[in-house]
Amino acid sequence: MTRAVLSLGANLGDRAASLQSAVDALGEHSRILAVSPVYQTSPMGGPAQPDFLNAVVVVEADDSAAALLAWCQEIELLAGRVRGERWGPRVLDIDIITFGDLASDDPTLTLPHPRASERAFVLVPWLDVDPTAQLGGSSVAELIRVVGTAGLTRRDELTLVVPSGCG
Ligand code: A4P
Ligand code: MG
Repeated sequence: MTRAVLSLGANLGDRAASLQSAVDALGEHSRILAVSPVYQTSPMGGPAQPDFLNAVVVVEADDSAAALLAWCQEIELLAGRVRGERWGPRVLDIDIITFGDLASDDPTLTLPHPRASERAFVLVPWLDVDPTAQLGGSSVAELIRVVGTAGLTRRDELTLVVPSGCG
């Protein structure tokens, strides 16, 4: 069993429904340990595009990191994602931020996620569900102090539901 931290993002279609569908689907193949609040966030990088909804989910995976990535990509497709421009708008994106202590520079699955430490839309919801979270030798709380929280609005009315039988 490996504890994995996942970042969910959506900025096309019914964003909240896409995030919920991801939580539901993740619960089918892993035990969900925590689901963060939902944040509305300004897009970072890529073309001009709508605001995102972002959240973090912590799961206990019973398979390999590669298998989890394949499942995450399958969930993206089921949600209707069409892969287009890099960093472009998307119905659903699921990134693996950490997979236990695994470190990898394989471009197919880089761990920890190489851009997580500079992304408040990952760090802030992660800290909500794990106040002791660490990334690359720094505390997530300290990384947030460095990057700031501009462009993030917590959307408490959009609470994600953990599927029954999980958590
Ligand atoms: N890949 C490598 N490492 C990982 C990992 N740790 N987790 C590979 C997931 N995938 C990983 O991803 C491209 C390739 O990355 C995959 O084939 C996988 O093997 P993708 O999902 O097809 O394309 P992408 O998401 O456009 O690229 P990328 O590099 O994952 O983009 P990011 O870094 O996810 O950035 N702004 C806000 N506010 N909120 C967002 O959620 N997201 C992005 C996307 C940009 N700006 C954003 C947000
Ligand atoms: Mg991605």
